[in-house]
Amino acid sequence: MQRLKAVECKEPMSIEDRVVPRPLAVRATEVPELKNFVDGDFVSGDHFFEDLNPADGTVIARVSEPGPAIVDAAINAARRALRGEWGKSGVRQRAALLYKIADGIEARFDEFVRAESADTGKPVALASRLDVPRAAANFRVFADLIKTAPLEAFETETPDGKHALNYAVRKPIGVVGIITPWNLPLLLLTWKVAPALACGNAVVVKPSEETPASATLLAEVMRDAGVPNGVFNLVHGFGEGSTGEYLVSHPEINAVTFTGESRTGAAIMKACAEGVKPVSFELGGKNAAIVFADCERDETIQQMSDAVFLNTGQVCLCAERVYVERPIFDWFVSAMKQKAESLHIGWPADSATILGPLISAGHREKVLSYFGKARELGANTVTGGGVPTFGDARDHGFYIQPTILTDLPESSCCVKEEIFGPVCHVTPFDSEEEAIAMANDTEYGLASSIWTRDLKRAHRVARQMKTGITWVNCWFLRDLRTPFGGVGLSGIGREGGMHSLNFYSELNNICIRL
Ligand code: NAD
Ligand code: 6OD
Repeated sequence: MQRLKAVECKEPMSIEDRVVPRPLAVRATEVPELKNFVDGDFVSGDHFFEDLNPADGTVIARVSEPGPAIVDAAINAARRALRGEWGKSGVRQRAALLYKIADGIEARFDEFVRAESADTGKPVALASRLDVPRAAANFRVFADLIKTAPLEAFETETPDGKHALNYAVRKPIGVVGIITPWNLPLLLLTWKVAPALACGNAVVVKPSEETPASATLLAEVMRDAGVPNGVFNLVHGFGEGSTGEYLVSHPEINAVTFTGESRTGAAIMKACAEGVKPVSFELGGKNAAIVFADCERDETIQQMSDAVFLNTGQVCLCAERVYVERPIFDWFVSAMKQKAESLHIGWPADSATILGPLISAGHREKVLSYFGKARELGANTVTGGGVPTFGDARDHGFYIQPTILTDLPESSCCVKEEIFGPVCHVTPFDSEEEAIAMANDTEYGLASSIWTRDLKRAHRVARQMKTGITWVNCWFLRDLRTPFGGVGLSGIGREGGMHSLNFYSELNNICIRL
């Protein structure tokens, strides 16, 4: 945790502050109950927690927190599935099942969109454009890939004249624990479930406690697509002291793949150390954008608005640090201000809405505390910095204004720590070297973007970025075959394309003397 401490604010939130307060078992209400999915059946235990709609703070579901016995049952079911028919399944059969799952998601497209939007508060338009299509695409891409994945093979000649053929076969890694966050719930869950199933594993997934709905719908799709019992299991609940911690510490889990905060990654890594379990981590970011004076101006503002504000800034890839070449600094700040002020903050179902709420009251407190610290440290709040009022039920939701800050020292906690809200800090630079040095001066290293019309410079600067991905004149433009992941506090390993297949399988090299 030493590396994490180095960038914390003077008054960091303690672990206790970050633990979501758990409502006690709630009384039966009219809201639907979201159950766990174990061995092909929907099951509940004795404890429940509330699922809130962040747009107006209403309770939209009561969710079963399973407890150890149900989590054990899920893991045992997964193990049995591997010993049974699923363990013998071939690539064609698994690929066919993945296509059926994709079809199943598309057949219930509107239900998925409604569930995702109600859980997160994200605009229906965004869930329809991004989250749900990507979920179906995740299954299709990994079905295509597993069918065409080559075997690694070498013909070997040793100095003393022996000949051999080496080839590596792919086997499932076993029972995979999958833990995901709340910002792009279905997209991020299916990004891991699809390759895990493609490789023949059985999975136990735990979505975020904030967003249990789309994962529950996915369990119905799995059942209806004919996924054998025990291959896909879903357990709800919290992290520390709850389902998440229990799952990752369980001796019968063979590998853990996690997306979430860097601090949570550190805790999970500790839990996995005992059994030397392989981990794949996609963690936080404090991403930089470098805007050169020769950029395509209108296009850059349009796309930088997404890079900062999409999903109310709750995308791990969002640019929270923007470095702008000095001759266009004033223009950039004023154009981004105008853009931010034009973004419609509204009800998720309103087709004009660009910005929904943040995920929770607790998260809004955290983001607002950074706005407060920025002011104390002498920042200029160019726009935003507060909470909008509506005069209706949205005032009980967790909305926040899109915010642009300038004039903070680069060492300030608001420039160093991930805020995960609709906010960026803009700093001028005078030379390419200075911009690169400031962009790389972070313990994170997930994504970066470069905005210029000079192709040579784009190549030169991109290579020097200490990040897992660098976009040039675009942002969050994805090809699912490419490596995705981060350096430093942003993660361990890469997923995407063959990188996913390699994480979710064990390679057995066979050496045959010829
Ligand atoms: P989080 O780490 O608080 O929670 C993520 C998941 O981990 C949840 O399901 C939670 O219940 C579980 N969890 C928490 N503590 C645990 C423990 N001790 N053991 C096991 N499970 C535990 O993250 P969040 O607040 O849900 O999501 C926001 C964070 O995720 C941000 O930091 C963001 O940058 C990051 N993120 C990264 C990527 C990426 O691809 N790199 C993608 C999306 C989000
Ligand atoms: O596009 C992806 O595959 C991916 N993992 C995106 C992560 C976004 C973070 O919030």
